[in-house]
Order: sequence, then C-alpha cells, then structure tokens
Amino acid sequence: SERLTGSGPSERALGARLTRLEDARLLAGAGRFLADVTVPGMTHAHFLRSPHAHARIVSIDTSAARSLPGVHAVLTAAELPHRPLVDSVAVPGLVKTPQPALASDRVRYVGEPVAIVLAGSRAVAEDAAELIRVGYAPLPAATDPLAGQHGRAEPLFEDIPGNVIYAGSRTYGNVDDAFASAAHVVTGRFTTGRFIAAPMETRGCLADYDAAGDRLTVHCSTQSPHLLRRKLAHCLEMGEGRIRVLVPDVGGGFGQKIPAAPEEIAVALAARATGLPVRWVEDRQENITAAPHAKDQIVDMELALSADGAFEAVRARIVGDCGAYSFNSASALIECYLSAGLLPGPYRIRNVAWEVTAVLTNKSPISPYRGVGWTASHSAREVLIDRAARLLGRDPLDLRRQNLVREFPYTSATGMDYDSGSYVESLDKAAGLIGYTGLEERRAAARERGRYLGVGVSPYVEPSGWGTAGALQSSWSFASHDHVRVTMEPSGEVTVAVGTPSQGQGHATVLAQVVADVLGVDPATVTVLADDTAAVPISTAGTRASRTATVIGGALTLAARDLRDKLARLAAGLLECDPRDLEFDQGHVRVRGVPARSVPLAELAGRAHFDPAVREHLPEPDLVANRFYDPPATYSNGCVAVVVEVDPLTGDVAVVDAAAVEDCGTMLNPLMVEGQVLGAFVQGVGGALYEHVPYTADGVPLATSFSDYLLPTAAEIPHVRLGHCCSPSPLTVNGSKGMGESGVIATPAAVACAVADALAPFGVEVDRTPLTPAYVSGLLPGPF
Ligand code: MCN
Repeated sequence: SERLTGSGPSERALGARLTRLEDARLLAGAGRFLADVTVPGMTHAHFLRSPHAHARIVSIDTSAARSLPGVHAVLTAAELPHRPLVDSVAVPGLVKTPQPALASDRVRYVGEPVAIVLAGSRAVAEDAAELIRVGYAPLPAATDPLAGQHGRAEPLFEDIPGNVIYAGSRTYGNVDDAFASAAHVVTGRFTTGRFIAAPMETRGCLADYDAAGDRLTVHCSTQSPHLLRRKLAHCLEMGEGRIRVLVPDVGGGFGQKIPAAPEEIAVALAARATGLPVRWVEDRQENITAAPHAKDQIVDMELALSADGAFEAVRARIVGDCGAYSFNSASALIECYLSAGLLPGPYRIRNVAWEVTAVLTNKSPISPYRGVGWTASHSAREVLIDRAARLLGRDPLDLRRQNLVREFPYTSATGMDYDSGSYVESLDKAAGLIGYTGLEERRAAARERGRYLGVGVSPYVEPSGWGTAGALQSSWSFASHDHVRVTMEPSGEVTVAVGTPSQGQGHATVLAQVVADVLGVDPATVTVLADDTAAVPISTAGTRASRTATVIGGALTLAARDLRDKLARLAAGLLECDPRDLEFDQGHVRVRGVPARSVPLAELAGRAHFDPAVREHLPEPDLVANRFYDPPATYSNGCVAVVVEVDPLTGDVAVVDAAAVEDCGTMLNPLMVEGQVLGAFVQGVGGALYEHVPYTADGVPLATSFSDYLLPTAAEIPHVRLGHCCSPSPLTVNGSKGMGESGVIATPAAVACAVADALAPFGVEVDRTPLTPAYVSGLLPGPF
C-alpha cells in the first residue's frame, strides 16, 4: 500500500553485521535463566519416573515419602485430575494418543513421570522420591518399529493394533512407468539415529497459582509461550486469559522446548493443588532419557536414472520410530511425514512416491528437532546419489549439478513452490571453497599416512520461514500468524513485543535492527521483549521452523512502517510540510534536503502525548502499531561439503575440511546467519558421527549422560569455510528466508557421502548415521 513516507536512513541497520546487543549481559554472567528465577515460599519439585519401559501400575504408596521432614507434598495422578495432553494435528488417519502429565495406570517409557514430590530443597525431594513404593506389573516392551508394523509387538494402547498411529502413501507423476523404463535403479536403506537436542540449559518451569484471583503464572524455559499457555488452559481447564507465561533467558532449545512437557503441566497442577509456588529444573540425566528425542527413521529408497544420469523417479518407504506417544503440539508424525514431502529435495524429479508408517515404541516420545523430518530423507537420497555416481562412473558433483533445479519459481513434484534460489551456484561455491578439484593429491598423501580420504557434497533446500502456506506445502496444517507490537514510548524510546523468545539466535539484536531500519534510529536504543504472553496475547507459534527472521521480521517491518506513518503525520504538522517530504534518520525526522527543519524523535514522541498542538494531528495519541504477518511459502538453499579421513585400524572418522554455503535471501544480519550456519554444521557432524540414544530390546536407554551420548567438541570440528549466495525472496516483506536449520539437514549426508567415498576402495557402502568407529570398522575387511 502507498506510504506517506518513503525514505530509509542513511546507514541501513537491516543487513548490518552488528555484534549481538545481548552479549554484554550474557557474557558477564548476568543472564537470568529459569534456575535463577525464585519467588517467596517456592518449593522444589522432583519427579519419580518409571524404571520400566512398559508396565501396568498396580499400586502407589507415598506414605513414607510424605512423612520425610521437609516434604510439602507427594502427588500422583490420583491427586491431580487433569485432561491429558493431545496433539492438535489434522492429518486424516492419524490416531491420537492422549498423554497424561503423570502416568496413572500404565507406563510406556523409561523416565515417564509417575509422581511429583514438593520439598524445601531439591535434595529432600529426591530422597523422598526414593521412598515412594510403586507396584509395577511389567509388560513386554515394543522397541522395534519394524516389528510393530507387522502387528507382532505388544500394543502400547489397547485400541492401536501393531502400534501404528499412521500409515499412508502418495504418488506424484507416473512412478511405476519411470522405474520400468529407467536405465539404472539404485536402492538402499538408510537409518538415521535417535538424536537428542541437548540444549545447554535443560528444561524447567516455575508455577505460581493465586487462588484468590484464580490466576496462574508460569515461568518456563520454552520456545512457545503461547502454545504452553493454551495447553495449560486445556489440561487445567482454566481460561487462557487467566494464565500468564513468562520466559526468562533460554539456553538453547533446538525444538525440544516447543511442546508443552507433561512435567510442565504436572508442576502447574501441583502449584494449584497445594497453593505453593513450585519450581522444577530438569537434570541432565532426565533430559537425555526422558525429554523428547528426535529423528529415528528408517528410509528404504529407490532412485531411477536415465542412461545419461537424469533423475527420473524416487520412491521411499519411511518408518518413523515415534516413541511412546504422539507428542503435542505437533505429533511424532511430523518427523516421518515431513521427510516424505522433501524427497525430491533440490533436484528436478517429477515422479515421486512415498509410504509413511509411524509406529509407537516404548521409548521417549519423538518431537521436533532442528531440521525436523528433512534430515532423514535428505541423507538417504544423497547417499543413493553417490552410489549412482559410482555405478555410472560419474563425478558425484557433476551428477548433482545436472539434476539441480535451475529456474525459479519452480514447483516440486510434491507441491512445494521454490520461490528463488542459487542451487547450482551454491554447489559450485562450496566445491570451490573445499578445493574439490585438487583432492586426488590429498587422497594420495592421506594414504601414505594410512588414512583413507573422502569427499561429500550435499546441496539442500530448506523449507523455511514457515507461514501457514509454507507449512501446508509440507502437508502440515499449522496456523502461523504472530502478533507483534511496536511502541514509541513518550520518551522516544522504541519497545518491541513479540511472542518468539530467543534460545540463542540473537533476536534481541536482529529484530531491533529491523525496526531501527524503518524508524531511522540506533538499534541499540530499541528494546525487544519476548518474555511475556500478556504483551502480545494473540501470538500462536513461537520460535520454530526457522520463521522468526521472515515472519516476525516481516511483521515488525510492517508495524514499524505503520508507526512511522503516524510519526510523519505529527512531524508534518509541526514542521509544516507534506509528510511525503520527510525522512527518518539518526533519531530525527527532517524535511528532505533541508536539514535545519527537523525534530528529534524523542521530542516528537513527548509532544505527541503532552503538547495538544502536536497531538491534534493524530486522532489518538497511540504511537503503537500492532501487526500480524503470514508470508507465502519460501525456500532457502545451500550446500555443505566436507572432506573426511577414515582410519581403517580404528574406524575413526575425522572431518578435516568443510565448507558451508547458504542462501537465505536478504540477510538481516550476516553475522547471525554465519553463527547459525556454524552451529547447525556442528550439530550435523554430531548426528553424523556420534549422537544416538540406543535402547536395549527391553526398552532400557543406554545413553544416560554425556559420557555415553557424545557431542562434538571444538576438537572434532575443523575450520569451516563459509560462503553466501543471495537470492532475495520475491514473496516476503524483506526478501528474507529462514535458515536456522540448514546444517542439520545437509551435514549428516555430506559426512555419510564422504565416508562412503573414502571406503569405496573396499567396495562397502554406508547405510546409517551415526558412523561410529565400531560401525565403520565393522564394514571393513581387516585386520590391517
Ligand atoms: N537471519 C538473518 N537473515 C535471514 C535469516 C535469518 O539475519 N535471512 C538470522 C535471524 O535473525 C536469527 C537467525 O538468523 O537471528 C535464525 O533465523 P531464522 O532462520 O528465522 O530462525 P529462528 O530465529 O526462527 O530460529 C529457529 C531456528 C530453529 S527452527 C532451531 S531448531 C534452532 C535455530 O533456530 N534452534 C536454536 N537455531 C538455534 N540457535 C541457538 N543458539 N539455539 C537454538 O535452540
């Protein structure tokens, strides 16, 4: 729409490599995380959790625990009646699995909460939990999702035979004919391990109930404060307006803090039942075993190629190991369902078919984790492409380049509208950064040291900046409008309120830049608040799906423009000019070309409230703008390339060189983008080589600490060469696209392809991540 004012500031804040405004506070140790929040009279909660993967609860005796000095309450499902959590997903055929905050009659995974103890200290609460006597009647555990599919596993829910909560299939194009007439077909199974998000700060919340006013205040380390408020309202049967969720600093989430946790509901129930404020801070063992897990897919894939190497068709059977419940707010289905939609990835493949089976097992439930769904099918496809290249005697880079999407807009076979991109350019840039053409010498040098060198290149497309339309193109119904508010205080300071807390992405800086850019002020003077549901009551989704830069950034640009229009009306009245002749720069509004005729924003804002002669130029003195923005679907892209060395004696894989090129359109702040690219790359290396929670056949998790769930450290990560391409989205407000998940989608594939390349002389292929030393050495003939 036409604007009263058009010109931006002399130095654009949007796009500047501004260092993070929040870092001074965080690096000085002045961050305030959930465990720093206290309220008077606060009690400490500890959960008694199931030691069994699958059992009936026969009896619970809490009397000894209750009589321990210092214990305020010991509560079970019987004392805390509530409505269970349930996913809110509208995929036809998906079976719901209501999940209680505390198990009442049956436990379905090791770590499921059974009772909550409130005490004056955490130590006493833990001691008391040990005194609770629970009679369990163990049941056979279902741990193999493939067994579940064939109806051979013990059902977790009586009404879900075979534990299958979803089974569906879809075909796009003429897949059977494409396979029948293909010159080459490569096939293979690829299994993606069971990740945990491993945020630096574990989960936790503090609930405080005011019985007199029937008001509940919950402080929570969450990515989705509004979703939590909605789930609390549902489970506690309270009006949403009576619940306020406050978010302190959050030390990482990576998707794990999107769902409302059963523990969070139990804490709120306990606070309401006892009238005591209750705080729960998860410990690391709980986080590894009982917080939601991620990924864990088995993908059987076939790729059909023409004689000259064109990708003709792809077909996949995807089985998702969902864990014990179809989690809220999405469902465990999101993992394997999204995997299917992205089968063609960045390539021109017109014939696509998939079958998806989502199976419950007696393991911790699956919820979203960075790159949700996409990592698994992307890895399976890229490994197959390398296999095809070996079969055809083609260079894997050339084979990919031949098949990449080149013209935009492009609609994929599965219905995704790739709006813009640099698929070929980013592939070539990554290959250049890594020295792809000079690798033969390095291979020979490595062999002299007894190592096998391999290279992997993984171009990706990232469905990003999820608005409602983008989600629907992934066949996912997801309301994605968010409420933002920009206020100019009477002092002239700018306050921004959003419902998307940062877990480390730097939103306080980037969102300030977006608003500062429109209003011509210093970003350091813009305060970004993302800590209170009361400030923006109509938000929906929270921080997820790489949406903040695009959805919230877009909404803030629109809101800041509205505010600028109001200010321009006031300034035009004061300076006696046409509002279209005004420019906003360096905290002033001035008549373009006449610097002497200007007014500082601080003065203008104050007079808008307190000087009737100025105020009369606006109908109301509301220097506030509220906006919602729900962008069209937009897709980022990029390419990760790695060089690995494999030690055939130990099976150890070292990533020795890496490049990551990304294209997220207009970058709001390139420094933040680079930080995200690096972080996601490191997590991708973790998933490729180390990270996995194995379970015994009885459903006992074998990783319970960071000594058995291995995370990559700086020692395992080489210098990563970063590159940018920039194809602004023609569809979004600032031309931006999201990019927060990039490396987790692409890196495991790059590493797996590189390891397969390194091991090619042995005639073996890789078929899973993580590629642990035991797995890799098991592939090799040995002894060396
Ligand atoms: N950005 C930008 N220009 C763009 C795109 C992004 O400057 N065109 C910047 C943004 O301003 C933001 C960051 O890059 O600072 C990521 O933006 P975006 O892609 O919009 O993603 P979100 O901010 O919505 O963050 C969510 C995304 C997801 S889905 C996961 S999972 C994830 C991730 O971010 N979890 C993280 N990165 C994380 N980083 C940290 N430190 N901690 C987590 O838990």
